[in-house]
Amino acid sequence: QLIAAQLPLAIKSAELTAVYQPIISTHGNQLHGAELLCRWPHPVFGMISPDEFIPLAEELGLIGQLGQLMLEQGCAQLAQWQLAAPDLVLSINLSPLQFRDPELCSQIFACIERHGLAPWQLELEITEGVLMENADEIESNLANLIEAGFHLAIDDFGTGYCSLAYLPRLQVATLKLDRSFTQELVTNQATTAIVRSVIGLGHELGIRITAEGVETVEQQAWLVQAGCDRLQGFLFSRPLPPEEFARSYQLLV
Ligand code: G
Ligand code: G
Ligand code: MN
Ligand code: NA
Repeated sequence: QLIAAQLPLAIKSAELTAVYQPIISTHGNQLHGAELLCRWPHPVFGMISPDEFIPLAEELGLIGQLGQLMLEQGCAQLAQWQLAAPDLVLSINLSPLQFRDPELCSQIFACIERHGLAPWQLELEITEGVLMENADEIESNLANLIEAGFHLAIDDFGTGYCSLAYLPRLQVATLKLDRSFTQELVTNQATTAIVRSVIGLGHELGIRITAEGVETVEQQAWLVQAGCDRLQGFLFSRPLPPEEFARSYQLLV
């Protein structure tokens, strides 16, 4: 496959770039942060989706390098934006495979130090798949990241075959409710009940809830009245190139 052959150079030459989707706080209706999402603007095939090249990078053993590239771009960007918005939080997706690397935590820490950032400014998004593997490197990476002060978010919450047993043991800052739930809100009673319960569960444990995939004002209104802490989705904005993000949210100083 052609793109498989081109991926190593695309990563090395930083042809892959980051776009940013806003995350809005319902407490004051203001910008809380941004989720960094990777893009590959390919000269021939056009924009290639991460759904295609992330699995490929994982297969080819390139996900560590890709993750490092995105981390570097994201931290450089946040260092600039924090001048205008000191409380802005950057969410970064980590692949389960990155947790196999015993250097993961020290690499992330070195990166924030290089850019003069504090650990709480990064929210690291992991999927429940990470928590289901029982590997020592994974456990110690998770423990080290929390110990260092990074915030952990469980991405696509509610879609995995995972028990909730990890919640009392692992200090999770945020649950990101998968967009399949958001999409059935208001119209499906069972989904509505589940979302209400997840918000209650999270809050009892001191965890914030972000709803993903918010596309309508009805969903927004429902989530706000249910006490959901943060909203993300096309209703607010698609993922934006950094210049557009900065313009939209007045982050230029
Ligand atoms: O941006 P989009 O919604 O098309 O992303 C599709 C999937 O790719 C999502 O599951 C998202 O978490 C994942 N993804 C996007 N950017 C990154 C990245 O930088 N690293 C990893 N590991 N996954 C990413
Ligand atoms: O798995 P993860 O949550 O990281 O996936 C993020 C992906 O979700 C991004 O690729 C982004 O483009 C997509 N996304 C973000 N907001 C919306 C939305 O409101 N509707 C839909 N359908 N997708 C969204
Ligand atoms: Mn995510
Ligand atoms: Na998600």
